[in-house]
Amino acid sequence: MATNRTFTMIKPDGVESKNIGNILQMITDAGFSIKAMKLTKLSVEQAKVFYAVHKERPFYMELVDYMVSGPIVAAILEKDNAVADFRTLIGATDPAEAEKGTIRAKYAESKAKNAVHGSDSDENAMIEGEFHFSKEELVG
Ligand code: RTP
Ligand code: MG
Repeated sequence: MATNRTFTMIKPDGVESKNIGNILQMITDAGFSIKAMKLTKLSVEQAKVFYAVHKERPFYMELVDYMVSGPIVAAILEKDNAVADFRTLIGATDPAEAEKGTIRAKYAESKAKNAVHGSDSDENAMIEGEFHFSKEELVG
């Protein structure tokens, strides 16, 4: 995957609150194009692997339980400077600290249930994209 791509998930709370459409609209309005996308549900094993970087943190099992609590939307997005620009678009992890107008400020419930994921580096964007999508599922 090229470095002008990032990986996102609309998390279970974002799906549950019926904000898939609103969030995708914000993403495409910000200039990202969707290169792959699916509605899916993570297994406990997948959620544990996906967030393995946090396995020593006190919130790890709460995070895993939450990520498997309902369907998610996974997508690969493309734009210049995708990783950094997407992190700006989603805002801080805690919606109370997120800039006004960001996805988390508008649609997140709490620091734990914060509506969206965005990769934090080009390397992780590639790993996370390949974790969820085969080559055949990528457009272009
Ligand atoms: P993400 O990886 O999902 O894009 O979020 P992030 O970089 O903004 O935040 P990160 O530190 O990577 O944390 C991953 C996810 O764990 C949950 N979390 N809960 N209860 C808590 O104190 C707490 N802290 C983090 C959130 O769902 C966060 O997005
Ligand atoms: Mg993170």
